[in-house]
Amino acid sequence: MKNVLVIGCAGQIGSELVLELRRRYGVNNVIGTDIAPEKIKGILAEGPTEALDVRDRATLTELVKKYKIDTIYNLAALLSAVAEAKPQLAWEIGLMGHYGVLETAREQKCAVFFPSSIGSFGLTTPHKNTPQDTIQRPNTMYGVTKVSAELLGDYYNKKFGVDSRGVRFPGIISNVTLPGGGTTDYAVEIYYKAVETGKFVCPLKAGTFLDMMYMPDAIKAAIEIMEADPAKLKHHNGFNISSMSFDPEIIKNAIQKRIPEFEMVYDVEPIKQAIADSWPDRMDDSCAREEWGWKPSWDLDSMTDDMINTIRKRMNK
Ligand code: AKB
Repeated sequence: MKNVLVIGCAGQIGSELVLELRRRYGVNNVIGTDIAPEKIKGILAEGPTEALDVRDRATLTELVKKYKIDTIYNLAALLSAVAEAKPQLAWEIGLMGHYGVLETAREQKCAVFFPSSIGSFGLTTPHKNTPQDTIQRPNTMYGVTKVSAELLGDYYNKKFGVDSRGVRFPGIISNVTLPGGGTTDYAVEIYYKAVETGKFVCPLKAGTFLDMMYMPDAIKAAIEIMEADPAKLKHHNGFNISSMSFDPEIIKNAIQKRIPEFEMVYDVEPIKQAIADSWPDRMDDSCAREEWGWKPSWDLDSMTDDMINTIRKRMNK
């Protein structure tokens, strides 16, 4: 990667990925773009930035030529719960937008990173130790766009030689930019509420196990997969990556070890619960480990210490 363009740079992952890419490849070699350029602020705005709607292929191609881009990270998407409320828009952005990215990549000879998700699986997928290659019959629009984009990436790789790669992200927990409209967002909100008010209303039932990951590991995965030796890759798009799996009770207990007065009650949101019930409890990520050396660095305890300390400092609590 020499010149990188990130689509969706003001979002939860983009806002941290751009900074790490700039640390590694140089500030001026990483172009942050977003559909809402007014959200590109602070340290993110210290390097090159542009307004870009992923559906606007003409502007994307213009920017790729202008900055001599060789790698595109396409992070534009509506998260799972919002996508159920706006399925047509989710399709336009999540799948048609990505089709445009792959077409631009084919013409301009760029590599492409695509963030798939645990959402690409469905009720008929084996939920425990979900294999790399298995049944993917998602019943959400988010999942339909994710599995379609994985397949499209594989197709463009085989048919046109586009170097399209990607991972299936678990729920991502971070303390810089809040996620918006995901099913796993509760695992971020719980930390903010624990520090702010000491109380949290959980939208998912006890016993709902999901894969989760701390942001530094997610960023590491997004960069390492693109830097991996192509000769060693048997898969390209949609690598399972896993680091921890927990249910609401387990994360509550981890917080109570540090904040004993923390209280949690349940008020289950049926749409989110149905989505979570269709997703794996824990993925088997042995292909990512074998093919490109994936290894997470954070677990629930180290992440909980870091989340609470960081949020406390920021809130002066
Ligand atoms: C969501 O909950 O929609 C996302 C995801 C797991 O892809 N965080």
